[in-house]
Amino acid sequence: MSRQTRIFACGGCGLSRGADIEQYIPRDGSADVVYIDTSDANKGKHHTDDNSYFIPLLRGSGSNRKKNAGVIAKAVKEGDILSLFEPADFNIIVYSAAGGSGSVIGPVLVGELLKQRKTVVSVVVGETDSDNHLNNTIGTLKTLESQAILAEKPAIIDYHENKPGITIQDVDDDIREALVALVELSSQKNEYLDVEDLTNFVQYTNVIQNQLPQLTSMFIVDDRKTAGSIPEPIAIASLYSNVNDHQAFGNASYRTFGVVPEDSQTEQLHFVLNTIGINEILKGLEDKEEQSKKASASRTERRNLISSDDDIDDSGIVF
Ligand SMILES: Nc1nc2c(ncn2[C@@H]2O[C@H](COP(=O)(O)OP(=O)(O)OP(=O)(O)O)[C@@H](O)[C@H]2O)c(=O)[nH]1
Ligand SMILES: [Mg+2]
Repeated sequence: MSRQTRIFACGGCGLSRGADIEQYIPRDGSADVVYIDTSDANKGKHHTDDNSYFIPLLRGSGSNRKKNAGVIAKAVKEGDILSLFEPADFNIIVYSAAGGSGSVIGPVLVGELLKQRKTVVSVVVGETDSDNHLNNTIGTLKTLESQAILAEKPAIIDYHENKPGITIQDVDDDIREALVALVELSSQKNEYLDVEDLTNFVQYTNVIQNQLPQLTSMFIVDDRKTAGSIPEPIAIASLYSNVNDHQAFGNASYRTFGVVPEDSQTEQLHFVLNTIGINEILKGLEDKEEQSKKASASRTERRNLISSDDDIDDSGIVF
């Protein structure tokens, strides 16, 4: 029997976020975390020879998505990563969209799992503090859309952003909560919710007609009111502590729910999928891009210190 849940933690951000949730996942082997990067620079005590894979001969991508893209794609598609770390019934991939490694390893893994018709959800962290991070984040989201189109399956992301007004600690807390919630959703210990229900939720184009396989956003919230305010839901999965709490909300085309085991702390959890959430994310990123272009265009160009009147020798020394 395959494992219920596997978290593939990719790149430096993935390595730290994956290690962070090790203590919150069940100890019975039903869920685990595996680590993939292009460098062992972020290796810590949770990263062992058994659970980690560092793509040979690489030394990080230096935030340049192009640098190792070809080698990474080959390693994921043709190498032994997916035989060393076989996909589970439910796969979660966590990575930053803003660096140069996880932002390629993650989407290529997503594409490969979608192609193999596996159930997969990404937890992604964007960043807009510099042109490079911003361009990488936009490129990573476009790559995910491209994977969805290639595999003809929706690519689901739970998107977080490091941005002004929220501390990294708060972003990390949100990511931890999301990962823990997804592990609970996929535990196969929730009454009324079986593997097929979850597969159809994540691969919603299996059961919903006329819905294009696109990049899709997932919202994870713990109350029905907030869940009900998410616009244009396509598919909704809910968890309750009591079956009588289940009440339909929103006009989703697919809905499934489960009841958590007695020892769970969860009262309610809702996982809502829509595609217009992606427009919001993109709009935020494009606004930021526009601001950055304006700032760069209005920067004063300094006159060169050296002129033709200066006495300069062959070594570039000016007298
Ligand atoms: N919230 C959060 N953001 C992180 C964390 N680690 C890195 N980041 C952000 O992720 C981006 C860099 O991505 P990394 O994951 O470090 O890059 P990488 O995938 O290792 O790629 P390279 O280092 O370029 O090879 C930056 O925007 C960081 O601010 C983390 O633990 N939490
Ligand atoms: Mg790195």
